[in-house]
Amino acid sequence: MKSSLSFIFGLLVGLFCACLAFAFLGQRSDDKGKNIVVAHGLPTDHPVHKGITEFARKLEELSGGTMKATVYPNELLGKETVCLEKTQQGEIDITKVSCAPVGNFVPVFKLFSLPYLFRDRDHYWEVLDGEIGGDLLNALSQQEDGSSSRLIGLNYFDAGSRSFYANTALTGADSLSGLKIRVMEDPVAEATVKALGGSAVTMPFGELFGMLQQGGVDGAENNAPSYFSSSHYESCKNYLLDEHSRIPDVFVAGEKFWEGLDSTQRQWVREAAAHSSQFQRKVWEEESLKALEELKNKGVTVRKADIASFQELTKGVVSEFATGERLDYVNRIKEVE
Ligand code: GTR
Repeated sequence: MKSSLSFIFGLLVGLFCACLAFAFLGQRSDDKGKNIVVAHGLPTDHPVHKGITEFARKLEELSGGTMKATVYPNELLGKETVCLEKTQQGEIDITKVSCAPVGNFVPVFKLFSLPYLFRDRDHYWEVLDGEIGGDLLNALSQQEDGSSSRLIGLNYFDAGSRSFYANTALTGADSLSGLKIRVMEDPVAEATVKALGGSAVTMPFGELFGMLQQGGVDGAENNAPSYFSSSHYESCKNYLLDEHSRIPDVFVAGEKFWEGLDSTQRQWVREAAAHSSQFQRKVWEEESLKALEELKNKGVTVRKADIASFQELTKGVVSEFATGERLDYVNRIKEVE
């Protein structure tokens, strides 16, 4: 009862904030660069949100107060695919999304959702900070046919590794059998759940709390900070650390916004973005451990999975999606020490 009331209250607060946000957007004049709209879908106590607010702070500092960014969290301006579309159209200047939905705009990005693409966190950052990460940020600007995606990749944020959680005991790779599991708008994640015997349901992150409460889905998959900060543990008390994917978050500017900036402003945006990525990954390290502890304090049973069995069952997903250009990237990634 308490949860439903707080959900309804949250919904009303959300609606009110959304009205304010749209009123603000409606009033925007041609102030590009001076009043930057940044949107994302996570709660404000999430470590990625903290990275984004650090970007805003740094940008203001670098520009001597001439560039200000206002951050709209919690899907206030829409779910991630909508934010990407609005960024293309110039309605949002910068958005932070998972690399997973970017794959629906720029197919090579589906690469990031492949099960067990990275060996561990060091490998992940080695790749993202290196030539491959840079090539992929550049690739984000182009669609498959070579035309512009109207998006510009600025930097990656740490989003840890994703593992399954559910309202029923999760002990091994066969535990997902028959369960309805929410995934992002991501065909690779859908195939992964299917390969493990579950059925995948796609929905925006912001709708998942209510859906779990109502029993519309049995579980989901995410990193510990997202699982904890969204209160999904209220209905899901089982977390199985199978770490099936390590999908970075990405900060993406719109081409329209970018074209309105002069070269000094662009430099400031790039510098603030690079700084916020370094800042955020430190916050991530501390807060993801803290979130895992908090989850246990909330009564969540956390188990380590037998990763080899998950790898075995999801091999077919890798061969289905690691094709063409994505396969070239997979091979390059494997070579990174
Ligand atoms: C989070 C990620 C978000 C969003 C969310 C989800 O970990 O940071 O960008 O994609 O997962 O599951 O929708």
